[in-house]
Amino acid sequence: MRTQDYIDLEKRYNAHNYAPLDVVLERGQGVWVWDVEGNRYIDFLSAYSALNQGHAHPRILAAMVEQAQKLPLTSRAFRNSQLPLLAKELCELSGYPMMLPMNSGAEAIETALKAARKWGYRVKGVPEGAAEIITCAGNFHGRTITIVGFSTVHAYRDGFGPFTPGFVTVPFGDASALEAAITPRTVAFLIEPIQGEGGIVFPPSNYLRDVRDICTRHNVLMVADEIQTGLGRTGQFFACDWEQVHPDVVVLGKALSGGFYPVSAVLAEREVLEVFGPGDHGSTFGGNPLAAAVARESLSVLVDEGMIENARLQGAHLLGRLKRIESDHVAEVRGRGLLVGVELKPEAGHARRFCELLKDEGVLCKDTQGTVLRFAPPLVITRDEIDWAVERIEKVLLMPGLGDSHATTQ
Ligand code: IF1
Repeated sequence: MRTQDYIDLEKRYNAHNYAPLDVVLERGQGVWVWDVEGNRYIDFLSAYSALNQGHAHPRILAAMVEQAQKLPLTSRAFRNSQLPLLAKELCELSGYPMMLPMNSGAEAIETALKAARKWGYRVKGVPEGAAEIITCAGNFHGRTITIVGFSTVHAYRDGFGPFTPGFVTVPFGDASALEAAITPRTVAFLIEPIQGEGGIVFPPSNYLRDVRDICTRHNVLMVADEIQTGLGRTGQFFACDWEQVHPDVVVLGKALSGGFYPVSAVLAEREVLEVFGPGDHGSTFGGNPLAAAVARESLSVLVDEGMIENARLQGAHLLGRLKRIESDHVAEVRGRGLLVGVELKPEAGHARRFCELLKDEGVLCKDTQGTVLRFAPPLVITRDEIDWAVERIEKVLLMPGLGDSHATTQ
C-alpha cells in the first residue's frame, strides 16, 4: 500500500475530526520518523510533547515489553506491584506528597477539577453546589464536555452544549483580572504556564508568582496544567519552576509515558487529594501496572539522560538560530527550552501551508491559530540535528510570495 491508499481508507472509515498532513508514518527512532514510502523526517512536534524522550526510547520499550509479558492490567479492585513505586518516584521527583493516576490529559484535568470542587466544599467551606473555578481565555485543557464548556474557541464548543456551570473566564496574563474575579465561592484557578494551543503564548514575567500570591491570599487552589509544558519541555521539570512557583495542584500527561501509552496524573498537596475516598473517583485503566512501569522508566530516562538540561541548551540554540532568520513572513519568534513558536505575519498566508512545505523538506511540525508554527522536537535532539532542521526551516521561511498561494484551513 502507498500513501494515498492509507489516506483513502482513513477518509472512508475514520471520522473526519482531524485534517492531518498527508504523510503516513510507520516507524520512528529518536527524533526521526519514516513514512510508508521510506522517506525520513525530523519530528518537530513530538506528538504535542508526548515524545519528549524521543520515539521508541529503548529503555522505555524494554520496560513496556517486560511488564506487558508479566501483567498489563489488574483494575484498581486489586493492588499491583508497579503503581506504589510510580507514586513514590513521581512524588519524590516533583516535590508533591501525593498523586492520582489517570490515562488521558483531559481525564486528569477533570480529576483536578473534581478534587478542587470537593476541597472547596469540605475544606474551604463553600456552600454545596456553589463552587466557582476560574479559567483563562485562550485555554486548552482537553475535549470533554466540561472542559470545552470553558474553552473560548468556537470550534471546540460548537454543537456540544449544554455545558457544565461553575466556570468563569479571565484574560491570560492579567493578575489583576484574576484577583477581581475571585469571590468567596472561588475554589481554584486553572492555568497553563505557557498556552500551547493558544499559540505558544507566554504570560508577562512574574505573572505566575503574582498568581501564586493571589491564590494563597484568597485561599484559592492554583492548578497548573503542565500536560504540555511539564516533564522538561521548557528546560525545567515544570514550566512553573522558571518562577520558582509551586502550585497546589499540577496535572501531567503526554510525556509521562514517553509516548508509549496514555498515562496522566494529578499531583497535589495532601489536603487536596485526601478529599477522595473509596468509590468517589476512578478509572478502569488508571494506575494499571503497564502504565506505571512505562511511566517509571519514562521519568528515569528523562533524568538519567539529562534531557531537561538538553532542552534548555538546545532550546537556546534553536531560538537563537530561528531569530536570526531574516524572513519577511515572520512577525515574532518566541520560546522557552524546546517549546518554540514562530508567529507569521497575517499577510504570509495560512501557517498550514508552511507546514506542508516543511514536510516536503523533511521537517514535521504543526500550525496553531492559523499564524503560528509550533516547533517542539524531542528533548534528545542534538545541536547538529537542530542545525539540519533550521537549514530547511530557513529555506521555507525565505521562499517568496507564499502569501499568494491558497490558504488551507484545518
Ligand atoms: C487534540 C492542541 C496541543 C494540552 C493541555 C490538556 C490536554 C492537552 C495543555 C489534553 C492536549 C493535545 C490534544 C490534541 C492536540 C493537542 C494540542 F492543539 F489541541 F491544543 F498540544 F496543543 N492540557 N493537547 O495541550 O490532553 O486529553 O489529549 O491527553 O486534542 O487534538 P489529552
